[in-house]
Amino acid sequence: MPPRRPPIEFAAAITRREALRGGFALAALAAVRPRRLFAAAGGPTADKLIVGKDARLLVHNPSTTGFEIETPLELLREDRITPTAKLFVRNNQQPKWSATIEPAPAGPWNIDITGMLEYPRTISPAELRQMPQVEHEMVLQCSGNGRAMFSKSSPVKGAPWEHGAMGNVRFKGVTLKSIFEKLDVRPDAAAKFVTAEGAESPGKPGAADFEHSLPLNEVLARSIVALELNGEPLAAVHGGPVRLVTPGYYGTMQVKWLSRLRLEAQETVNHHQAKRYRTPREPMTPGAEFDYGLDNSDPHWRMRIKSVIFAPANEAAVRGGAVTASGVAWNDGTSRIDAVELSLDEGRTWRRAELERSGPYAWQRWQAPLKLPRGKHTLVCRAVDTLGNTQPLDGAIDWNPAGYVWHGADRVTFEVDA
Ligand SMILES: Nc1nc2c(c(=O)[nH]1)N[C@H]1C(S)=C(S)[C@@H](COP(=O)(O)O)O[C@H]1N2
Ligand SMILES: [Mo]
Repeated sequence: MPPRRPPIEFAAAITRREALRGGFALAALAAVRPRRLFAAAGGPTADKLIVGKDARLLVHNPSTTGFEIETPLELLREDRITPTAKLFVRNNQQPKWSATIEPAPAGPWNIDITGMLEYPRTISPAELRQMPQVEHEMVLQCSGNGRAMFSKSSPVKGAPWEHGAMGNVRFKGVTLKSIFEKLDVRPDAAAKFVTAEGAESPGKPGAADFEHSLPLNEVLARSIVALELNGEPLAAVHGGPVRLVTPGYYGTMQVKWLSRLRLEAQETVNHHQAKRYRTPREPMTPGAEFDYGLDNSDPHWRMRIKSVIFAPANEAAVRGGAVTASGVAWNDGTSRIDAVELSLDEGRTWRRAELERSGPYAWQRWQAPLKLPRGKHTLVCRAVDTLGNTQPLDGAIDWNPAGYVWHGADRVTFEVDA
C-alpha cells in the first residue's frame, strides 16, 4: 500500500466578507465558503514535490514512487485550458528525473514498434518533430476521478479523488497513422491491440511494470504521439519527451514516457490492464468483491459521458436571488453533446443550460442564469449526447470495488441569502 496522506487539517475558512473584498476571478461565482481549502496541512505541497506545480493542489499521495495530486474545483474552474501548473498528476511509477513541469532532459530516446509486424521499427522524438503535427483540445481524466462519490454508498479502494483528477488540455504531436505510414509498418492481420510501455520501472521491486493495451483500429484512427502540452514541450511530469495520447480515452491509457508499442493479438495480461483499471460488466452490490477477468470486465478505454457543476460550489452561501450556474460536460468525442440539463427538483423537471461549443474531445462549457428564492437548493446536472447517452441520477448504481468511472449526475447543495 502506498502511504496515505495524514488527516487533513482545514485552513481557516474564508468568510464571505473576505471573499467579496478579495473579489473572485470569475464574476459569475458568487459562491463562497468552499467546502475544502486546498492542500492538506502538514505534508509537502505540490510545488515542493514537482517543480512548477501550484502549491494549492491537493496532495493525496506524496510518495516518489507514484504521485497522486488533485486539482481542487476552485482552481479547475478558473480556466478553459487547464494550465500545466494546475493539472492533476497520477503516477503508478515514475522516472526519477520527471518531477518537474519543465521538459524532459535532453538525451537519446527511441520508441520501438515491435510484435506482430514483419520486423521491428524505431523512431526518435527528433524525427517526430520533423513530421506534420496535429493538436487536440481534450479532457485528460483519470478513470478514478469521482471515486469519493462512490464511498458515500460503500467504501472503495484508492485515492479519494473528488472531481479534480481531470483537466482540459491541448496535446500536440504526430498521428500514429502517419508514423506507421512513414515507417511502412504493416501489422499482421491477426494484430488487434497496441500495448504501450513507458520507459520507467516499477517503484517497488517485484511490482508489475505499468503498460496498457488499446484497440489497434482506434489507435490508428485517433492516437498521436504527443510532443507538446499546452503549447510547450511536453512537461516531464506529464510524460515528456513523448506520450501516447488517444483523445476521448481515460487518462490511464495515455501512457507517458513512451518507449515501446507492441502489436498484439490479445490485450496484455499485465496486472494494470488485466486486474486493475477495469470495471465489471454486470452491476454489483455495493461492498461485494469481484474477481477481474478479461471477459467479465471492461478496460478503461472510451470515457463515459459526464458533466460537473463548477458554480455554485457545494455548500456555498450565495448572495441574492440571481445565480449563474456553470460547469463543463464531455464524452468520448464519438458523438456531440446534445444538451446539458439542470434540475432544481431532484430530476422531476429539467431545463437546458447554454452550451459554448468547443472541439469534440474538449470540455463543452455551459452556463445557466437561475432566479432563486431564499433558502436551501439542490442543483442536479446531467449531459445528453446525440447517441442518447446520459448520466444516471444515482451514480452509485455503477458501484465497483475500486470506485472507477464515476459518471453520475452531478449535484450541489447551496443556500441563497437575501
Ligand atoms: N508511463 C506511465 N504512464 C501513465 C501512468 C504511469 O504511472 N506511468 N499513469 C496513468 C494514469 S493512471 C493516469 S490517470 C494518467 C495521468 O496523467 P497526468 O499525470 O499527466 O495528469 O497518466 C497515465 N499514464
Ligand atoms: Mo488514472
